[in-house]
Amino acid sequence: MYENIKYEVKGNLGYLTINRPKALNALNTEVLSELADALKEIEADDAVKAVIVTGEGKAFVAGADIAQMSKLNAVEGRAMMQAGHKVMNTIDQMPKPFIAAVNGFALGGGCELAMACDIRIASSKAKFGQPEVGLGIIPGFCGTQRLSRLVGKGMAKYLIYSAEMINAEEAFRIGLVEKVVEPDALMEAAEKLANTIASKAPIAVAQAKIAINNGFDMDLKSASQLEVEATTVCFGSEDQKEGMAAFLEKRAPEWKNR
Ligand code: CO8
Repeated sequence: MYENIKYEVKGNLGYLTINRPKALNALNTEVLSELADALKEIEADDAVKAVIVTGEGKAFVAGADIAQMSKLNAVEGRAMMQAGHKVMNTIDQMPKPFIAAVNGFALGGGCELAMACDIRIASSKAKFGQPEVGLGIIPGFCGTQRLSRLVGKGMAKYLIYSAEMINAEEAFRIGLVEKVVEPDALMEAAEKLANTIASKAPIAVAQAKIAINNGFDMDLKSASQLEVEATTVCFGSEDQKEGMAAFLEKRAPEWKNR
């Protein structure tokens, strides 16, 4: 069904793989459109409790497609940017956890895709960077905003102005990734985390994502009120009753997702 990505469901997990290894999985308009379609599938499928995003071959994603972008005028570039923003924001706003399993180059739009995910696990061989200024543009899939929110303004400026490529250890040190593992252990580590999250109450994980992501840009007073609303949603759910009853009865919970 898809030509430039792969989307599979195994158990409770969705696997979204960018699949243009000959172009190091560069994001062109076709990839972005297929990603938008796959995200609709993911959103509609209650069986999918967590999603792992990765790249086929030696790259995660080496950026937006430079060959395609080189031919775009301002109007066309803006349209491609908006398609990219739509994908990144859908991941960011969908109340399901997305884990980026960063297997190799995560540059430009690739770093932006990883940053749109909730959690990033990197192979020790992964490389990160925002090389756009060397091409005469700036990060255009929300990297100027997400990078500064993740690593702070100064480090975001350092990386974006210099276009320096950093390794996985440095990405971990600055808070751009949450964990670094040996290349062979990457998918196992991502699956272990995804399965752990999938074993928790889906409604609680969803409300945690909403509270963290939407609260992050609010003042503390409004954000704490958002947390109250999100926790109230949990208290109104069957799964809150189930989770607490299971604890008291010393048994595993059976989530109903409502
Ligand atoms: N776009 C298109 N093709 C690419 C890209 C890319 N981003 N990256 C790699 N490729 C292609 C190469 O052209 C090459 O193709 P071919 O075999 O036909 O020559 C193939 O992939 C393999 O690449 P290399 O031979 O270069 O592989 P190396 O291992 O020697 O180098 C690198 C790997 C260092 C990753 C190198 O490929 C590289 O520097 N790639 C470009 C990285 C980059 O600058 N990325 C940022 C792009 S800009 C961006 O992402 C902006 C996002 C927001 C834009 C919004 C506007 C619409």
